Amino acid sequence: MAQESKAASRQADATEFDAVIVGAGFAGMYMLHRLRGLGLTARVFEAGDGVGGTWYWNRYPGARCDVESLEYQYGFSDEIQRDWTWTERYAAQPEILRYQNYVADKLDLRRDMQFSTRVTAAAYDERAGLWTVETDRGDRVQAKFCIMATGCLSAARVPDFDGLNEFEGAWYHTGDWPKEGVDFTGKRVIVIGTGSSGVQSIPLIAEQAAHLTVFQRTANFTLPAGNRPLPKDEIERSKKTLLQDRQHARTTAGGIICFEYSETPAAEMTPEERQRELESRWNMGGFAFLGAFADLMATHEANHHAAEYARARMREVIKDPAIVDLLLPNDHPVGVKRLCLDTHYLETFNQPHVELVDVRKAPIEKITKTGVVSGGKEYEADCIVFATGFDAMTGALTSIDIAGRNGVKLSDKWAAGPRTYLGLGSAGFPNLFFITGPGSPSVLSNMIVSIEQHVEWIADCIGRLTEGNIRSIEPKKDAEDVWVEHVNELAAGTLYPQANSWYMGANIPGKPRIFMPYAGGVGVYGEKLAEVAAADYEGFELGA
Ligand code: NA7
Repeated sequence: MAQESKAASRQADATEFDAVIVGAGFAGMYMLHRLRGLGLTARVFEAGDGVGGTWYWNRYPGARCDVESLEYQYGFSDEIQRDWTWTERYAAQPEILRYQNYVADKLDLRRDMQFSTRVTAAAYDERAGLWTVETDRGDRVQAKFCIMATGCLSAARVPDFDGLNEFEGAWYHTGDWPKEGVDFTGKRVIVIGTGSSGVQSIPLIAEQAAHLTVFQRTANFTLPAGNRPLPKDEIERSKKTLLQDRQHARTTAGGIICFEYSETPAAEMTPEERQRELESRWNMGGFAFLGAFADLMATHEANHHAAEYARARMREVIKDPAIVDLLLPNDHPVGVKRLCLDTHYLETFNQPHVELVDVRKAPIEKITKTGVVSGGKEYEADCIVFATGFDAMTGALTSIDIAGRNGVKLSDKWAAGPRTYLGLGSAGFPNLFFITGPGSPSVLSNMIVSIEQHVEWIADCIGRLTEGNIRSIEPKKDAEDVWVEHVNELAAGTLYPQANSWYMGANIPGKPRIFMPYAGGVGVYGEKLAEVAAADYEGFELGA
């Protein structure tokens, strides 16, 4: 046996590591790379049979990132970005997954990853100072550090509809889409849900289906994405400046630089100025629209101007007066539910074979052998697509049986809502780290910028602990309480809590209604992270 493969097989059989990383998406991949850089051993467990995380599972038609591709990429390596060329302004899922595989090849990541393996439990042994991690394949490994790179939108959720197992057709969830794809040609299809996944997939499903019925519970604001092929000069320019741009992005609120937020409140603009600002941002496409006024996400007055403008633009596209009122959102401020970037979504409802059912007026009662019953009427279908979202931000963590000090379960501790310090860890769970956990900017930002911010902070922390021979790190309860309060106060200063959104946990029956991400922006948050580290991990307890 060659030396190399002996080493590989030793590593494959190993049961003790410096760190276990759960998840091989963008976060887990980079975390592994950084830990290797410290000379530490790590094992990544991943439920999918390849890298990718979100982009591995969400293979539904039209799946596309809503952050521009030139910004939605790693920014830690000049070589990685130089040798990769994006093709569109917003990358589609297959291209992002190819990119992740390219990075995995380049950094030779897979040799420390175990695929098709779901972590089921992690328990802290206080005496040994080690985490024992168990999987659905019967693995039982130990590590000093346990790092959750489980993603914010990874616990796909099919609502508990009566009768689903009786349905004789095929059904799918957008977040767990078959690898081989689905051909809807000539089929009668039902899509339930009109968030981003519904808005992206509905136009493409409609192209194939003989008949499409969309069940909508909440009309969403949809804005034109303005997707387009990327011209060569734009790509070349970005290759030259990416690393520098990324440093800048880290100081901004959203971790992106493709647009800036206005510094002027709506009330300080004339009606003409407001109109101009909204129009130019609408035409730009994407989230730029939400930056039209400094107070757009903070006051009803400012938000109302933007919402009215958005409704007027949406109305222009919808031909059937009978469905205009259904498709125009009027029960929440614009932006407080995740905006959906639209490529021919609204136009889809102008087609005669596409039908819209308002679930608020006609709630879904049950699923039968042949379709869905709502408002006393049965809608027959060959296939049902659940675009019903995720148990966001906490679902992937609480579905693992995580037991910290004294056997306390994370899911019990978080029963009334997630409690973290900085979104990085939770009191009572030493050496357990969350990448983009609740209480950090995460989903309100360019995820890759936030992932890099966390991975680098965690790697630096682990490096310092290892060097200093420090046994453990864990948030202090009072620091955590203050942070949770601060996260709540920031949210209360915005309009975010005013909608039933997955940011609030509102899409999951029984989940506490708490605004989970940190709304203070990536830049301010990054300063806080740096201060904490510089002050020898203020707010954390270090175990000797
Ligand atoms: P979302 O945004 O959570 O959307 C889920 C949709 O499904 C939304 O329209 C929900 O209505 C609807 N839904 C959920 N449960 C039900 C039930 N029981 N009955 C009817 N309709 C239901 O998930 P997505 O996958 O689209 O997007 C998630 C994020 O991924 C997205 O924001 C981007 O960041 C990427 P509701 O609005 O709750 O009334």
